[in-house]
Amino acid sequence: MSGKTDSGQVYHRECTGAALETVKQHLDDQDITLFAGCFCPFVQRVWVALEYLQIPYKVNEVDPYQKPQELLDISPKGLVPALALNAFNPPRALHESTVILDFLEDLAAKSTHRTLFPPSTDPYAKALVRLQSDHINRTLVPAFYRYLQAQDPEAQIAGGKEFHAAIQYLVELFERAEREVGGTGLWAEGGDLGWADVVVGPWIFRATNALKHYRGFEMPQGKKFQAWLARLFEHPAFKKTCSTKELYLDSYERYAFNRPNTSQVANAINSGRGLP
Ligand SMILES: N[C@@H](CCC(=O)N[C@@H](CS)C(=O)NCC(=O)O)C(=O)O
Repeated sequence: MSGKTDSGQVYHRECTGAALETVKQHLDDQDITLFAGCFCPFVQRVWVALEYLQIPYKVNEVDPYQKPQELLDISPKGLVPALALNAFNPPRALHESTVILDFLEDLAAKSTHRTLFPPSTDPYAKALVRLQSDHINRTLVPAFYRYLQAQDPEAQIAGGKEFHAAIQYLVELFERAEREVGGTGLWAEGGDLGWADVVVGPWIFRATNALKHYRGFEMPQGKKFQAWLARLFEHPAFKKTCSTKELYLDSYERYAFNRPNTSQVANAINSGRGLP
């Protein structure tokens, strides 16, 4: 974990800390099984949503780089997250974090009556949240990997600027929502966890451990930004899905040194393609 030289650390295969405790509480069979990888931010999105929406689930921690057959059966590229929907015969399944999030929202609307969106009576407020998540998916997430994988100093400086700008633009979108519709998600004081918080939270969290450790990245220091960060990281649904810092530092070392064949995401970034 030195940060200066590649110590050959391997990624973890099992959660640690609070996330491990949550796994232990979700080992019984349920209608939904979450195929998870402990370090994966796309998995964490789905996991936080399951917790917040109070949908019963079982966790199956798999190694997405070894791709057990049971994962390939339900996720064509062997990527986590994937959901097995066990109540159906023949069984059904879903993959792709954003598609799964939509599915869980719709499921909760019919079952637990919880939602990550503003009330559906306000289509404009919901559209503003969609603008936030569109920016996160198309700009902020790829910028995170470009920055972490950048090797030469100039590329690292450029990567840092790009990632910082992506965060700043998200803040502008949060501020706009606060001005126009009284706020969305946790950005406004007194707000509750929202869709965009869930969609971006895992990378914001990894920016405070992996990006800080390997690239010296510092989050914006503004009071309002720091208050949002604290609300996000302390939110029970988020906190419960976080492992300990070492897990992220160990698991992201291969990205930080851009080791060959680190992952499909890393390969896509290196070749300038869209993320898988
Ligand atoms: N677009 C996918 C991306 C999921 C993804 O890239 N997951 C990584 C772990 S963080 C994975 O399964 N990697 C396996 C591989 O690279 O072969 C989603 O949003 O669910």
